[in-house]
Amino acid sequence: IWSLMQTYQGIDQKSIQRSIVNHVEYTLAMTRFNFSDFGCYQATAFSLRDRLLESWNDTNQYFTTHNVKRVYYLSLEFLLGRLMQNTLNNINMEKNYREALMDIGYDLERLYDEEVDPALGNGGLGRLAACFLDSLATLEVPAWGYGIRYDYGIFKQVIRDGYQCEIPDFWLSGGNPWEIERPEVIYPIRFYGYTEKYEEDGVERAQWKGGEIVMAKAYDTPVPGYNTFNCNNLRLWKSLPAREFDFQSFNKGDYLSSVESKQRAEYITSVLYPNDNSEEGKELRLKQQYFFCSATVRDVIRRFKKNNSDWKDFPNKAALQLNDTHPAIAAVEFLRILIDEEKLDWGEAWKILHSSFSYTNHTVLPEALETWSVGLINHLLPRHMELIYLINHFFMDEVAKKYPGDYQRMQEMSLIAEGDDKKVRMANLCILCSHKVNGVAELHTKLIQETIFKRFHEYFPNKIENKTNGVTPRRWIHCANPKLSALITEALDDSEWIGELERVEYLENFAEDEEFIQKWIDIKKQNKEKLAAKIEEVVGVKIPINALYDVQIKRIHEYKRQLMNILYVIHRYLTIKDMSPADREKVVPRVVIIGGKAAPGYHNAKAIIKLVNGVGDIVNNDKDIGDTLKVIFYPNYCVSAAQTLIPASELSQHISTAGMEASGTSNMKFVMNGCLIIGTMDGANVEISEEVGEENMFIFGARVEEVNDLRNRLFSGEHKPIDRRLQRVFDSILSGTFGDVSIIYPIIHNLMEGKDYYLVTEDFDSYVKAQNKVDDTYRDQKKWNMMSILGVSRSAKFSSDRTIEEYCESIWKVDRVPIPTPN
Ligand code: 26Q
Repeated sequence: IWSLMQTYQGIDQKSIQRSIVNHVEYTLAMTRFNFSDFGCYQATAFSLRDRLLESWNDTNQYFTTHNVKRVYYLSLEFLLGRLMQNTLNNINMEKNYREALMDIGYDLERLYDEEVDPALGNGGLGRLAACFLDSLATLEVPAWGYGIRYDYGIFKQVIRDGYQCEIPDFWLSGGNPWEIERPEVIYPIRFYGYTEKYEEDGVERAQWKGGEIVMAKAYDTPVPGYNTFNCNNLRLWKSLPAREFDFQSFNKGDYLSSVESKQRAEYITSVLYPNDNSEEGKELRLKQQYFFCSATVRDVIRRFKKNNSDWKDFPNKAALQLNDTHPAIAAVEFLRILIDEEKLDWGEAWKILHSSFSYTNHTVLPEALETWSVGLINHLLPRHMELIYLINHFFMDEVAKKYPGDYQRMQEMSLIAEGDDKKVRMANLCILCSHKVNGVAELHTKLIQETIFKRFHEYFPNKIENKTNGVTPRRWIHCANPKLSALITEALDDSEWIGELERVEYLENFAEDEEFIQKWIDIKKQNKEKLAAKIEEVVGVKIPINALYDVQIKRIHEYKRQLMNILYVIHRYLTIKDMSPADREKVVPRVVIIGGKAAPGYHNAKAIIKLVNGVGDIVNNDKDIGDTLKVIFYPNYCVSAAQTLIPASELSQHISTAGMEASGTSNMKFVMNGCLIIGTMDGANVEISEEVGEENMFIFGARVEEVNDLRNRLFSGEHKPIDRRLQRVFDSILSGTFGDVSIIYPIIHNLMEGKDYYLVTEDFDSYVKAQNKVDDTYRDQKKWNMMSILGVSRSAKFSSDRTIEEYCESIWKVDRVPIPTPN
């Protein structure tokens, strides 16, 4: 049989074409003489999947025979973005495929646009997981991602009459050529039921019984590394009914209710919760969490048992990383299996759990810290609730011993928040179950150590540490900005920087090189032209190319202060309108672009979207100001939109209230693409300023140490009067200049009253000053571009390769395992 198999796909033009045409005919059942761009995209994707499966199989076989330690990254979100371009580049086949397709009359770049953007995530946390997968594979670390195969990803945003509308994103409608369904990898998952106590060899034991069973089926997506034969895996679970039909109700003649129970099972993995940085305590969400955690833990254990027989070895073979508290229940499920099914004693089980799990915190916002009501957990997962109480009982005993009589401290550290509706604090649970906990930027880590996790930091002084986020230069420079990538390769005289970003440091030598600067400017201009064409197509507004492109793209949230941005834009508009035509000539023209989704139930965020659109309508049609200012709300911001927007940006805004943005990751992508930052001293901006130099950024606003005082002063009415420019902006909004007042009124009214939690009025003046400095600097194009080049040359720290190396070294204790290249 082996001799019948053609072992590896050829890389020559004919082999590539043969493979594509075969898929057209036999996989898609289309005719080889006539297939659409979409058909060609699908066939090309299938042909790439064939190649990935070869290295996927070799990789996993090698890992299994060598019984290596693996990393498991558990996340409710993976915001992958399109896969074709990234795959081709990672396996170094873009050129071959481009030429092979060209030869049969297809343009590869056009095919890229045929791919739907898989969007199984909300924002930063989900996109970070995707960058980590790319770096793990590139660094040849044996690692699997585990998550949910949602039928509906984050909603598609359309703007109607200035309002956000949410359209369901059924991303699978055209099929998904990247995944492999695994009907044989399937686990039963229990919900509800009861626990039964029994005695065995003099030991009291428990067993979870009854309730209902739902099946979890695996779907795998290969994750190729850059410039390596290693290929990792992303395994996503889909829910299915345990039996095709519920035969009991079927026999009773209740056909409809039997179908209903089938649908209830499928419902679990149907939709991604569209909340970002805010919790939603719905039973279905907890079901999703447990469903995927249980299937994952079972799968990990099964893989461990294939090669190992001693449980004590588990921590040397598996490291499980919890991406925020969302998969926290995995820890309890693991404990349950060790104790109730594997019959380990508590001490052993706890030690194994604690040495293999670790947890990343992504937020200090109180509204985003997960808690689940004890009643709900008890109903859905009765045995897990008992175990959580046991964990807490042992822990509280220890705390009481160390701090006798300190009830306040015990209450703070307890897994249970007491009250009328008792809640389980998932972060406390994660900290306790993990050997390491990490924040995502230096400032954020310091804040969790000193505020929300202060007591835990005192108790476990070596547990909480920093791992500053990073992003993959493969997607965010090489794929998103191919022209810039080519220029860097030309300047460095080789392309190794794509896998070793430290090498871009050498660009510093070109920061004042006129010829190089001119090329740099040309590339930005071409990217701006591409974006302008896209904006004309989707928004219907023509934007000038010579203007400064000023971009803020991220989820809409009050702490991110898109409101402050648009208030400044109004101020800028009113100022230009006051000018004489001669003075207007001297204004640096700007195109302000704002994009992002609001959680469907987040009214203030939606009001801000409406205001931005209202301002755009007026400003973009005002003949007086002409091309000096344009305001664009870019609809349906997503990964593929980011890949067009970021390379075309010259200034990007990262202006959160200090202390509230854990890290931010788009700030890193912008720097890597030669964009300057206007921002506050928050999240990773602080470290970016350390690397690129504060003189190469536009930093403004209150520092984190000042925030509490300033806020207290505002709320006590002790604040200074509203800035007169800002008052004028408020007046113009409230007089209806930018459309309907009623939606935005309460927000503006609060600001005027000093109810300004996010310090918009407080930071406005220093924001205006920073913006003036932006204009002055942009007038000096040589200086601007020097700052831009220096930014790129000093961005190496923010590669997710560096981040992943740090996780491997101090949290996971795993080694690189390059698999031998086939000949
Ligand atoms: C929780 C419970 C129920 C439903 C939804 C949620 C939920 C979902 C998503 C809570 C939070 C999130 C997402 C958080 C997030 O994206 N945080 C961001 O993480 C990035 C990566 O570390 C950071 O760069 C950002 O600063 C941080 O905001």
